[in-house]
Amino acid sequence: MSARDESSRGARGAAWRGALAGIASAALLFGTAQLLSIFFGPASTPFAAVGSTFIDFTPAWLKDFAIAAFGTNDKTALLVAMAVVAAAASAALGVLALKRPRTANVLVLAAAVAMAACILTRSGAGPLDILPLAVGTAAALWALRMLTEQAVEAARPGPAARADQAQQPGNPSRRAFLAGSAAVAGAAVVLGLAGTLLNRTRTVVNNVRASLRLPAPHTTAPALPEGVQSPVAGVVPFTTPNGDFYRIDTALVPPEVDPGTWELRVHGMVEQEFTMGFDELLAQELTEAQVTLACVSNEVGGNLVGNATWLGLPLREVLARARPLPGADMVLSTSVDGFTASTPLPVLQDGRNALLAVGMNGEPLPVEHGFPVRMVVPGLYGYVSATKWVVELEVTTFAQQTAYWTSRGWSSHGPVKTASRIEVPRGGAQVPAGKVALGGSAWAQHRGISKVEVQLDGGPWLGAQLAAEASLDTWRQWSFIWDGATAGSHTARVRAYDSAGALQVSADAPPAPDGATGWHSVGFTVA
Ligand SMILES: Nc1nc2c(c(=O)[nH]1)N[C@H]1C(S)=C(S)[C@@H](COP(=O)(O)O)O[C@H]1N2
Ligand SMILES: [Mo]
Repeated sequence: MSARDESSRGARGAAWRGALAGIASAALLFGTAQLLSIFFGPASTPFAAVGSTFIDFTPAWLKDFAIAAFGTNDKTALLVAMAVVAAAASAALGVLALKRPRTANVLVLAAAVAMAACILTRSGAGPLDILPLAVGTAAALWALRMLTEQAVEAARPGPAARADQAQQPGNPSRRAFLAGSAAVAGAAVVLGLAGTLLNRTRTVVNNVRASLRLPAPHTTAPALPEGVQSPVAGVVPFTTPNGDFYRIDTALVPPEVDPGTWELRVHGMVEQEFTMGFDELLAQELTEAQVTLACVSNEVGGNLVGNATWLGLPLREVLARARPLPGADMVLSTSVDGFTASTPLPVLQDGRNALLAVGMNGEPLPVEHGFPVRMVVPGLYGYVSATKWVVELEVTTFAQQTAYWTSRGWSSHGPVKTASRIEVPRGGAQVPAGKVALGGSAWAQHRGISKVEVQLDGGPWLGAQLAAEASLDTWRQWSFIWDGATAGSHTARVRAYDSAGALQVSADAPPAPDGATGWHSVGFTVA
């Protein structure tokens, strides 16, 4: 082997070791910070803070794309993308550190400063929140130095005899490098996992929530009638369990709002501005109601929709106390994390169960669904009505103000469009020969569903069996038994009518700017 081959092979060997050293050290930074962050606020995990900052600066089209492509997994997709970018950057830093350790250290510090800026600019973050990052950075600098020294040692080309020895797999300096890297990476994983688990369970807000008892409703929701659930197995439960309820929001880490300090500020074009605390809210006469909530980003046949029993104070009562001034036509609600929604004022005053909700299916709101207080308005998509972690209501006009999504190209008014979907059979399913059971849900909140029809293989539209109606504000399930199914592949389509007899729009349209339209169809095979 020539001397040149030898040295380039040595350099190549060193490069992968440098990359490994870089990745392991960066992992140690994030793992250490993740664990320490349990002692600080939710903004103190550097990874989450960087992700949240990224979301704040993401252009609207990219957000729309993320929700369309990943749905409720959009946050996971972001975290995976960030992890890939972080791994690539730290690998490059590790390679650089082999030859220019000082430059690499300066770059690590620069990255730490950038991450600190992300942390400090989160809402509710204080200067102490950068401590986990600071300790993690110190650990990473130490690990990078140790591992790159080991990597250089392991790749050191020596006199011929030593070089031969160095190429052997059992070489002690190589083993030392691998052991060091494995130890650092292993420690990072253990710290990171422990921190993630503890962050989930040990937060103050989770404990407060667990011990909170909500008052009994003054007005209870009518008992669900017999037969609201479609008899077809596999149709979603009529009431969506909290753990299965879709989640859509711009918060990478859900804000932690202590009900003890929560306040709702009601102001703007009103005769009487006021603020209300959580105890005061609970002391009012609360209403319980079943309402189906839907996201405007839901595709035809999609699952960004759920139905729950909500408990809360009717917003018309909040507004009656404030007494809106003539000319006002909108309520701008603001979340503690800055998200805003613009809701038409008349909708909040017309007697429907528009709630300042504190309870969901018999529990305090889950933190991810807006604890301690959110809005729920029957008949409107979430982006114009369902503000979670709500802290402010401003009575204003559509002419004066826009909200989070309406200033990013989405329609200013967001009434829910009539929709229906086939849940059984699933697209691509193989069903046994004989009678084929079809079933699903349809919704037209605050108008109600009067009819659902099914079409098989492009044939005539046939009436489906409607399940019982719980209220105009909830979805309605349906079923259809197909008797004449032959073996082979088939297509089923569904469409619904609202209570006024208006047929669901047939033309296919994407979610932006005011909700998807089109009739859902699935293909399946009969054995
Ligand atoms: N604070 C806050 N509230 C929010 C949002 C948000 O991004 N931030 N998203 C809205 C949207 S677009 C929808 S569809 C609903 C979803 O509510 P859920 O996550 O409880 O299902 O919340 C609404 N409230
Ligand atoms: Mo949404």
